[in-house]
Amino acid sequence: AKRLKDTLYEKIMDWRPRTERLMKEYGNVVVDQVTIGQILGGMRGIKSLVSDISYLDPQEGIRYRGYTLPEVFEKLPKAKGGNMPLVEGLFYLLLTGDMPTEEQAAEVADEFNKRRILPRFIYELIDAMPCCSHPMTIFSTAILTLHRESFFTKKYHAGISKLDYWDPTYEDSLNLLAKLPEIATYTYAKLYRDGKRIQSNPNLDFGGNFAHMMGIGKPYDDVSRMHFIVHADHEAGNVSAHTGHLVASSLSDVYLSISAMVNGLAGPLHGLANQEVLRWLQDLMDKMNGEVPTEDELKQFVWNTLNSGQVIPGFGHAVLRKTDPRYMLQREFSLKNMPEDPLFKVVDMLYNVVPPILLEQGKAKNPWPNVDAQSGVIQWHYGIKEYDFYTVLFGIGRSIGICANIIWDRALGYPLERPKSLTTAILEDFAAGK
Ligand code: FCX
Repeated sequence: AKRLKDTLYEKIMDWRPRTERLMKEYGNVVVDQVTIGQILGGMRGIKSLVSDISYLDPQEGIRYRGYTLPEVFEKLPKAKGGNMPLVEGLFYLLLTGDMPTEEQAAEVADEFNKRRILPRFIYELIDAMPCCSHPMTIFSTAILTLHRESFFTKKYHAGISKLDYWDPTYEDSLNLLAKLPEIATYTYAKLYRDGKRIQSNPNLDFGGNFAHMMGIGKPYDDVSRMHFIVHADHEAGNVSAHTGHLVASSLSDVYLSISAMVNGLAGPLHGLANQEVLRWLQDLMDKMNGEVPTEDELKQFVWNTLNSGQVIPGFGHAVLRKTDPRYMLQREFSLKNMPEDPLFKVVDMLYNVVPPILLEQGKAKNPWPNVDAQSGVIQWHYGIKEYDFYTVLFGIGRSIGICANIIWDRALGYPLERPKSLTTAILEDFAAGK
């Protein structure tokens, strides 16, 4: 069977003329305008980035290479002995745009397997991190420390053609992604299990091995596959995706770029929101003495949060204007596998209680739940009670999508990103129509 890298090369050769044609013949076509409100308001909605890996429709949610998440979960090859798709198959889809066969997904699994062993110095680094380091700090530092292993950086200094940048970037991506489960599970063991780590199992897939190294039995292998797939990519403009894309545009290799991406993800208004959801739910359960609250008690708690000037974590979204399909997928899993879980029952009640309140308050452009509203509750149910760790799980998933993006950015020759900044006085001149 044709190898992934050869298929990828063919796809790149087919795609390059499209990008070159747009650049050469249609470079002056106007796509959007920029207002003062957008410049001061976080560039919301400015159409100024490109990615073919995923696209986010505000009304529909994310599509990976044109497939909705339900289609992705239905069509990707499933793991042996599991009900969820292989993460390896997703990486094949994001890179090539084609749904992989079992064999093609298995080839990626072999590639990850060959590259999964961590150098000793990473264990030593994680052991040396000062007490009370946040797991995201450790995760980002471990990834950054692997920069010394980058093929891209070595080849760049040796001198390679710009047309070949994608190749060592592809190798670096596989080498890094294959190591993320080990980095994450050793971080978890070091912080929360007295350093007792479980050896990876070469016969297991990416998601199955993660569950094995976390020491959690079925169906946590399926939980891991689902978690990494739903978090893999969310078009190019969210903080984690944009950071990875931007840093890589300076020809920083994937280790530098994914470490930067993880740092963006560590913000409470982005990836860290999934731990904030659990913190908020635990605070609620403490106030209710561990009892599932009534709907009225829940409404009161939500209003108290809003009136104290905080956001309801896990609700709202900068682009989405509907319930996140990633929330719905996780809700279906919960209804099937953990319907009696008390925290799931509260999350289910919040789905009915929060949107009308956010609409009544009248500020949030999107009152519906996003992926974070459900993700931590499932982790908690399967025994991961340390919610500071949840964003590391998000980071593993997001690394898959950002590596696919960075490989294609280099393949299509996207240059250094350098938008123009203005001063307040210049904006005032625009406002005055000067
Ligand atoms: N609770 C309370 N207020 C909210 C709110 C919420 N859940 N969501 C929005 N608002 C408020 C905003 O705080 C803002 O108020 P302000 O004018 O006083 O600052 C107003 O409504 C308008 O905000 P809006 O434009 O609707 O939403 P933002 O683009 O500001 O984003 C946040 C809202 C960031 C708060 C919300 O999206 C959030 O917390 N997200 C968590 C992180 C996230 O998006 N997770 C999903 C992952 C992501 F999709 C990915 O995969 O990359």
